[in-house]
Amino acid sequence: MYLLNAIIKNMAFTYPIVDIHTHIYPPTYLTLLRSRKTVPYLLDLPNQAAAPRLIILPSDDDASISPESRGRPIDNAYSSISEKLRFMDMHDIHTSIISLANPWLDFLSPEEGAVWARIINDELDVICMQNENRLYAFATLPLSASPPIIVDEINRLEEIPHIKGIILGTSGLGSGLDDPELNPIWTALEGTQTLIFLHPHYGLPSDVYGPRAGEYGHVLPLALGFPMETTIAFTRMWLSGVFDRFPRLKILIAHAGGTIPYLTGRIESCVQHERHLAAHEHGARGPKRDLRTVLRENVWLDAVVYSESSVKAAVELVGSERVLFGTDHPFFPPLDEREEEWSSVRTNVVAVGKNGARNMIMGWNAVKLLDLELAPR
Ligand code: 5CU
Repeated sequence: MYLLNAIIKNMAFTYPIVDIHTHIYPPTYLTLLRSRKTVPYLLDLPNQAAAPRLIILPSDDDASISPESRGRPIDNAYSSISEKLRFMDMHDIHTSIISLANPWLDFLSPEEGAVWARIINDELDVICMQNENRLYAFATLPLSASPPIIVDEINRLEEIPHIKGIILGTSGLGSGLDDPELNPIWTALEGTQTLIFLHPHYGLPSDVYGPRAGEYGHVLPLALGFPMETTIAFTRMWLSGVFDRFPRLKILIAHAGGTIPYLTGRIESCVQHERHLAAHEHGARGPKRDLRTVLRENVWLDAVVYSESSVKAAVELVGSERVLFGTDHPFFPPLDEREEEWSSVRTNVVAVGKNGARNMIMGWNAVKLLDLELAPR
């Protein structure tokens, strides 16, 4: 019924394309990064025509690397709304849910975090208001602040019209998402039915990648570290009983859930063989709701995974009504600047297109989940 209403409300479309995973560094955030000298910070190059470099990982902050090669270039696409709209038009995307890119506000002092969360969230709302029904946003929480301040911001977001959820890194208040100190925050997120967009940033400790890892740039942290980080964060939430205590939490997991679709069986098997956790053992301390139930009742996955078989695994795990298209713009741009269409986007579109539920994954699932109104085209 709900989906039918959404379809009628948005009759102008045979099917909409909604981008659930698309980032922005609003201009004020870049000013903040530019004012800093420790990671994360923005490094302007002597050649002012060249894009500044974002020193985002501790390994980027290395004076032996020339400034032009340090970190990653942050061109106009990271902050310009007209570039975002141009990208959307180029790829037939009707509506995007923009979110601040990592590392969000995690590095700020508690006082700064509280102030900057309001600034950024209000700025996102204004940006969306100026592009009514084309842009919505996921807000950012001041995670370095105390839980009551974070809860205040969650409650304040209720009054901000274009906010459709929050983006959340894996470190929570600094010690992971199984931290009992997060209980008031889960209570507020569940109570307000705020969607959590779980997204990686920290990767794995750099020594995991071995002695020559630096030669491979960001490949190992991004391709392998990010998905494992996400998998570990979500698994810790489930193992610690977050979904037992907060059974109505709603969580969208980036990059098709990291490695969760591939590892679910192994996680379940390991829990069954861990006596103090196994649900059938008397007095067991493990999760009460089984993993597959949580995955089908609390979890949505994006389809930013660049592979047909991975989209298929995501759909098999959570159901086709719980998988949502995304682009990860402005990450993974074409290497040839003259190319207008992004091959990273095309790869994801093709992977979704091979799925029977194409129209749902490309847009209708997001319309339903976030109660979106779409701009007439
Ligand atoms: O792949 C991605 O999502 C990203 C991201 O969000 N942030 C980043 O720094 N690199 C890749």
